[in-house]
Amino acid sequence: MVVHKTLVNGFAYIEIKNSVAEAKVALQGAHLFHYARMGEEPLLWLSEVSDFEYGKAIRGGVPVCWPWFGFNEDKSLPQHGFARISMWEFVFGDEVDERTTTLTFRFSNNEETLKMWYYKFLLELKITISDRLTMELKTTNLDDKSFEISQALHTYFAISDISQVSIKGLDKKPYLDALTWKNEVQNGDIAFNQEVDRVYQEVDSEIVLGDKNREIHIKNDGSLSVVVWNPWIEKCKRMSAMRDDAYQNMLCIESANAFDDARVIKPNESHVLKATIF
Ligand code: TA6
Repeated sequence: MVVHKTLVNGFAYIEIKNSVAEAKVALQGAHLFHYARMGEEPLLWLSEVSDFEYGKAIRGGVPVCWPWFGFNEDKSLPQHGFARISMWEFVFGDEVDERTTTLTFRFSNNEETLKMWYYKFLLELKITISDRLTMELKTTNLDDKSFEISQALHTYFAISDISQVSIKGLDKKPYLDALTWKNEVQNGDIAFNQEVDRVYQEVDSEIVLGDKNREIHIKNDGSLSVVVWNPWIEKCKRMSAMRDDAYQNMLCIESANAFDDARVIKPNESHVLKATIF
């Protein structure tokens, strides 16, 4: 079942239910903000105090950061790009079988985007809702010049307790520490007892988020970078649309093309960033 819904303020989203999973996706940003397998706790974290308002990114779920990840040199431009705060077109929903629903969203250049980023493009996001969650973000260059993008499927995972979780699969990987801007190398699994904001590079294997009663597997294609972020106590207090203690129950593991992994796309060529979560 694929149903169009709107909040009282007019904020539009799509709700999906099939025999194995359910999900909600906002038209702003093609932003998936709920995904759960039937009878299980949600996989994605969503802030209880998130804005659902045009022009502001939802805090939680999977923001699509595009066409740049992080800050732009021009500080008047939005952090993490404009895709997550722009309206996308819902192209179609396909109920492939009783267990599998695919949703396709599209976003292309317009007068507003050309003021911020002077290229013509087509961006498509295909989300597959089943017992696995799959997101395929395809960028096509419709311009006559090459362009460079950095991007992320900035996934917020719901966790039981930040001090109890671990991330496996990044041992020995180089990373840029975005708190110190130093290059480091990971030693062992990641555990959390302070703020972490890192861009791992050369990541070509599966990542496993280990929580008390479950493991979440993340497999990326078309991506060699993974961002790991938890704001911890002080930064969490300064973050918009987050409760002071929200850091305890969320952890971002982002499927990315960031920093050294930014991609140049030639005219008429495409690049697909794909994340499979199971
Ligand atoms: O991906 C990590 C990060 O870039 C952090 O530095 C962080 O503050 C964040 O994403 C959230 O950014 P936002 O623009 O959504 O507040």
